Amino acid sequence: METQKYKRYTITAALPYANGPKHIGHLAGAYIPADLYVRYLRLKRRDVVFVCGSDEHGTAIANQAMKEGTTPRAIIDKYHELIKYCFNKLNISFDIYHRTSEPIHHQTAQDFFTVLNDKGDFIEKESEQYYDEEAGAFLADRYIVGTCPVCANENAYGDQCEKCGTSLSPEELIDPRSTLSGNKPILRPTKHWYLPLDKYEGWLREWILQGHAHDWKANVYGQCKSWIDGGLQPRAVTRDLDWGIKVPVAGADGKVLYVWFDAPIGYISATKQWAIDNGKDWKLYWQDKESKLVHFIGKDNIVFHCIVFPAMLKAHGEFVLPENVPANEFMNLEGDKMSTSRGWSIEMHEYLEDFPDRVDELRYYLTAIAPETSDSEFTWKDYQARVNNELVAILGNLVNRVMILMHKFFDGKVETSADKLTLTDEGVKVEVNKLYNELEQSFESYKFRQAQQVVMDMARLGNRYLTEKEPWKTIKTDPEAAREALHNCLVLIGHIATGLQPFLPNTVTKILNMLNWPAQTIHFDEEVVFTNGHQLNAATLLFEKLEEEVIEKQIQKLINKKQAIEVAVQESEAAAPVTPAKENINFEQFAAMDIRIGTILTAEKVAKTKKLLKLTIDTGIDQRTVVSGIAEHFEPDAIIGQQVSILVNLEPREIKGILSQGMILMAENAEGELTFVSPVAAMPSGAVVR
Ligand code: B3M
Ligand code: ZN
Repeated sequence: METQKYKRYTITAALPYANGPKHIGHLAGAYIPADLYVRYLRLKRRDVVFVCGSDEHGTAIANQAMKEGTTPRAIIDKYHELIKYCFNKLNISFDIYHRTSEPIHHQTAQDFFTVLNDKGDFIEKESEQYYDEEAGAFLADRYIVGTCPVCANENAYGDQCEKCGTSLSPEELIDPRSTLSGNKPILRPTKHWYLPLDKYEGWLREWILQGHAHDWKANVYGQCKSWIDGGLQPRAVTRDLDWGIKVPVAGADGKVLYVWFDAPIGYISATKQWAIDNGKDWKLYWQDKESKLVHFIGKDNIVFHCIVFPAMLKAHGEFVLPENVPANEFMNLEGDKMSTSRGWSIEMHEYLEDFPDRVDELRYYLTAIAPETSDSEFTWKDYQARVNNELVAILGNLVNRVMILMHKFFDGKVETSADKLTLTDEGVKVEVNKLYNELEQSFESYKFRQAQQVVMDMARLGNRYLTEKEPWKTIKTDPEAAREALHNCLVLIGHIATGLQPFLPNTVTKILNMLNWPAQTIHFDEEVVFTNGHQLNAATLLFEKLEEEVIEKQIQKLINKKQAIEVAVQESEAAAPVTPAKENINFEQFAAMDIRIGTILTAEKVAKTKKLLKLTIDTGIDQRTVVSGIAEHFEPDAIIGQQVSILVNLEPREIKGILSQGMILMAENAEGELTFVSPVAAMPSGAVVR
């Protein structure tokens, strides 16, 4: 067990971009684990502040504003509210959910920049950067897309490829295009401030590679090691953009702080605001050596939290460093990567709309399958199985049976000759103590899946004990034995409620109501006490079984959503590229063309070619040979008898040794699909088209 080394705890969860709704993969990756840890610390009566907020800068926001045809301000206001609402409903117990658009944050970030700038910690450097001439703007980060040099994804961003996770800079993209105009950008010189990460390499090696080899998770440590071993480069901390925090230097007009410079400082400014609101001293939480700083994030944010932000904190000099960064891997969904833009996701608000009364079920399942050591997978069937076989059958069943029997046999009244009710069964006592130790160890080492299973093991223990003692039988032969068995179960349920509180807060409230127990008595390392004469409240069901059709409906909903997005994308793509109109011609030029309706009489492939068909056409004037490049689109036999439009006075041409006399007119769409231009009603061969 951790000896209490720290006086206080500063716990952060990644600031989500307020550029859209967030899905349950985000929830499982950062917010639920952070909440579990914080609730555990509070149960241990530790001094803890839990901060988060919306990340409201960067090109992710500006891009979304363009997509929705509105302003960045409107975007952040809309999504900040939505995200905050969802976190609240899901019982993520932040002490503050702040925003990086707040003036206190702008000030804090600018001050931080100024401290580093005044100390000479930055390099100022002019370099050539991509510029969109039509939009009149430099193309930072997500304003530029292109092909990923690592995985060939054609839509990699200028700062990161979301497909393979590689962190990129715009120059590394193959075939870069501007997201503002779609144009190919040009290079233009511009000046920026760089944090020389290379100078921190020695220190990072010592701090992470030597200092945290054993307490950081293998996935986190491994990513850091490969970054450091790969050689660190100076990183620009400013951008040419109009949305963001102004660079606080004279003559830096049009320049803002890079979003990944200001966002982690958002943890600090959120703490400041919380301190103001609650009469606390923010500095203690960030600058006192006895404060433990822990960042909860998903794996795509590791480099910023383990390398870049610590280097910033180190450069500043007055801050503590993260003691741990227990980043999670990704959670997939029904066999595919979760993605809001592709429609393959369960957004937090969607879940809440469909299951407003099943918040704990989601928390339970996301913890049970948390991607702690490798990517994991959400499936609705598995969710259903976990709810029905674990929450309903193990936990709900124990509590329900004990409550019902207590009411049936003893009118819900705890009557004991001792001055207080404790566990009287030695075996159960030993087992509960053992499980408590395991529970704390799991929490201290960020193994929340395991921690939750330990609490469920307490419930399993209760069910076993109850089955063994059979109070429903002994009530007739030895009522005091029945009473003792149920009393032991009640105390055990008290312990379970305590251990369960971080995971299933709503359920614990229900249990405490049934026990008629005020919530504030719940803490770790405290006895569960019922006094003589304590009256229990009526039994209520903790969980409801999930039926098959509910699950089927969700699976269908997911498929429908993805298809709807695919159709929308196809339609917008099909609508976009219309071939531009040609220059005008006069009537004589048009009338010079002799176009007739003809009928295909024979069709065969031209040997040794892929594309060519040799056709005989009845033109009404004659029967002639035409070579046409349509072999990849039509089977020869299928087009015999087909009426077509044919340009009959095109100069004859020899193609693959065959004299082609004329040209068949075809219509072609953006995907290159072909169809004949045929009369709607049958026409005699030779009919004139004009
Ligand atoms: N907003 C990226 C993300 O949402 C970024 C995290 C900032 S944490 C300081 O994944
Ligand atoms: Zn890639």
